[in-house]
Amino acid sequence: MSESFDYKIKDYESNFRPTFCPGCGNFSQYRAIRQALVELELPPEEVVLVSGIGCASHMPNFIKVYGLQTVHGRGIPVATGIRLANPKLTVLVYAGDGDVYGIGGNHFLHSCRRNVDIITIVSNNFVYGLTTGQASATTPVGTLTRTTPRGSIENPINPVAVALSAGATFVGRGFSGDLKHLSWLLKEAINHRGFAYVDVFSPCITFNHNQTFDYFRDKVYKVEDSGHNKEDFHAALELANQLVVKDKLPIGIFYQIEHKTTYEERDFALNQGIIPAQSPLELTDEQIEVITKEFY
Ligand SMILES: Cc1ncc(C[n+]2csc(CCOP(=O)(O)OP(=O)(O)O)c2C)c(N)n1
Ligand code: SF4
Ligand SMILES: [Mg+2]
Repeated sequence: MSESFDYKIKDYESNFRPTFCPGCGNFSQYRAIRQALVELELPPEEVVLVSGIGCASHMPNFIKVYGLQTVHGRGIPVATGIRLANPKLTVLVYAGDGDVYGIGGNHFLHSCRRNVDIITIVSNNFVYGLTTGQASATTPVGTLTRTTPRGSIENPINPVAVALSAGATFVGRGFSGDLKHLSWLLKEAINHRGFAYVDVFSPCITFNHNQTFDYFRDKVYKVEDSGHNKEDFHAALELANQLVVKDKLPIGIFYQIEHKTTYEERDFALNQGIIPAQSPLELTDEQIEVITKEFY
């Protein structure tokens, strides 16, 4: 640890204690995110945490970094804007499955192919928690919820497979019942150059009595222990499909490549130094002229 970095996990706690139900999976991410930031020596003033709406999306209230709770499903585009305005910041999105895969599904899809250097963490509890237990995009067929009283008849999305097919350059999955593995995974995601996406199995103990901690503990295994090559795209897709094929639940880094250029590197204004990263809002008339002249 460098001498100038003197932050402890406690320094990343805001004045507001988490309001999650006691035992909620989100507590694990609350700890894992702060742990990852400390271990990576990222001071609070260089980090932004962006969310949408939902139980998970309350997270920016509890972690002391720059934070923004946006509109349901809109964390990713807001985070993208923040990152492009100031590429010196580490920008994280944290939201639920309903938020990112449902109403925000379009943004999720396109952020994967754009490869902006942000990190998206999805607290996946297979249900809408905040609004008291309706079916979400990941709810399995047959599940009884408030909106599916005869059992869900919709096929759930397989978000890890979607992210892979859409071109995400870091695709991982964690489990809030394994904090050590989760904080390691988040560190790897934050360190990744390009769009990093992590789905987290995170039980809602109040409104989901199917995908519980015990349910996951019986099924999860770490891909790092099974000799998986994270640069092998087809092997990653096969792992993603285990959710539906063998009812095994792999966690870990499914896929990671760093040879694709990021959006920032391709962006004309940023990579020409026309927008200076340290003061993006202080453009001179000459700089504005260069940026806008191609639209004349
Ligand atoms: C545009 C819009 N539509 C619907 C809602 C109502 N709403 C708030 S949170 C939520 C779903 C929350 O589920 P999820 O994103 O999975 O988060 P969780 O609460 O499970 O962590 C919904 C539908 C809203 N706030 N805004
Ligand atoms: S309702 Fe579910 S997701 Fe929301 S805080 Fe409670 S346990 Fe967590
Ligand atoms: Mg949810």
